[in-house]
Amino acid sequence: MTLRLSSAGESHGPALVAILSGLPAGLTLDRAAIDADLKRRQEGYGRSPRQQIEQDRVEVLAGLRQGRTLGTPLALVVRNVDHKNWTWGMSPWPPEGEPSGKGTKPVTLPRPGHADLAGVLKYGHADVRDALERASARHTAVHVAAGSVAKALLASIGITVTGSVVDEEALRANVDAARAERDTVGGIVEVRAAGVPPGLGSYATKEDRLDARLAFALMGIQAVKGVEIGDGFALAGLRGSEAHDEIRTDRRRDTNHAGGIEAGISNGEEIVVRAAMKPLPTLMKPLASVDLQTGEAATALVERSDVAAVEALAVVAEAAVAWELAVAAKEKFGGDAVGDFIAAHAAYIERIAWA
Ligand code: EPS
Repeated sequence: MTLRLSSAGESHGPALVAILSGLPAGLTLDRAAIDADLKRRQEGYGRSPRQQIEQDRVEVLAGLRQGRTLGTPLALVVRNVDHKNWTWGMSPWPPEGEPSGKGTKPVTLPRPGHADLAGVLKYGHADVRDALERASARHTAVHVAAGSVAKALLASIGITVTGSVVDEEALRANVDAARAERDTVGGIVEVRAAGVPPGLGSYATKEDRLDARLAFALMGIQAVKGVEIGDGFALAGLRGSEAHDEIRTDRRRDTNHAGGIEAGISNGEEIVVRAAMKPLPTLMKPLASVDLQTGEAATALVERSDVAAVEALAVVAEAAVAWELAVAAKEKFGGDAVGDFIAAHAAYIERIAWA
């Protein structure tokens, strides 16, 4: 069965939810490990006061019994603690009683760079909040929980996935400078996956290509505007003799310009991908916009905002890459029980005599 993930949830709604199907039975999940990833996502430098409100924790509603997967859909929930301040404004049903709390007045000042303008035009909303709530990166929390599950599956065959900020020191200096000027910044993150055998993904069709799938997964994360695999854009400026990774007699490489993927297939070297994040669009000194109610020139919505969420992106990108690699590994090795998955991987490693 193909590994599949779907999610739902608004930033200030009651909860974020994800359903993961196609997981093999018998996989042991560690609640503390999932919650630790959720905490990592919340901790980055430059995060907003919202992170003091939220204490993200995973709840499991289905698919798990006594810490082991059942081979049935796994239903994950991360609650929005802040919803208590939005019970009227974000009530799923027509709210009862007098308006109170946040989100009671329509937002009509779209922020350049956010979903606000295109979202209301596309869906016919009168209130920008109807678009921004789902477009918010808040829902990456439940994708991090799903990524944690994927990492548990990958660990069973010796694959580890790690995300980090490229140049953490420069980021921190940027954040400090931007905060002082009440501005926001972006940055670059890198994800590395070790222990990936040759043979995940395929050149057979473009949908099968592992690099295409990783790029899709990373571009699907809020605020990501660029993705590169291995040396990516820099390869365009090199000679072929410099750009390609020579093959030794043991079939390994001394260099890894390709980022562990050739022709859409993992080649057994470390997978290395990067994602570039634009600066966050909610600004304390807002840019020019239009009041959608009056049609008059105005400045964009001002709300509390993070200065940066680049460290959070490192965790979210790690989760996205882990999920895609788990999908590709499940596709290659199959297995209704996790033991079948592990045995198929071992048999394959033996066939290709991969050390
Ligand atoms: C976000 C705006 C901020 C962020 C939020 C994403 O939320 P609020 O509008 O409540 O201040 O804190 O991210 C999270 C809550 C999170 O957990 O990552 C946005 O507009 O995308």
